[in-house]
Amino acid sequence: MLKTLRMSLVATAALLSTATLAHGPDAAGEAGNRAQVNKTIEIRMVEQSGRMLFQPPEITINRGDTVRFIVRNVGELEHEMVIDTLEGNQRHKLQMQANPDMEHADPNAVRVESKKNGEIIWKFTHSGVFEYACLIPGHYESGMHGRINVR
Ligand SMILES: [Cu+2]
Repeated sequence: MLKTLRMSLVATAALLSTATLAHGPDAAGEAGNRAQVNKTIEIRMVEQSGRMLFQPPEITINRGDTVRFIVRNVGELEHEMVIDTLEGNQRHKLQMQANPDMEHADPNAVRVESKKNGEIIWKFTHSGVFEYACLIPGHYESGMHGRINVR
C-alpha cells in the first residue's frame, strides 16, 4: 500500500514537472547566454529571527535583460532559488511537498548549500511580475520569495 502511494506521488510529480517546464519558465523567459549578460545581481539567502529570506526582496529590470544572478547562501540550511511565474512557483511548490527530495537541473533554478554560492543566467523576454522562490517545503511560507518586476 505504502509502495503504491509512493509510486503514484512520483508519477504525479513527473506529470506536474512536465507541465511546469512547458508553461512556467517559458512565460518568465529563457535560459540566458553568458556572452549576452548585461546585468549582474547578487541575491543573498538569509536566515534571521526565525525567518528565511532573500535579500533584496524585490528587483526591477528591463525586458530583454540577460541577468547573471550570483546567489549567496549565508544561512545554515540548504536553499534553492527558482525563477518562475507566481503560478508556476505555486504549482511547483505542491510538487515539492509531494516529493521533497527532488533535485532541479533546470536553467531557471539553482540549489545552494550553506555558505556556498550558485548562479543562474536568465533572459527575461516578457514584461510583467515574476518571482524567485525557495520551494523546499516550509521555506516559502517562512518568507523565502522575492518579486521580479520586468518593465
Ligand atoms: Cu530555502
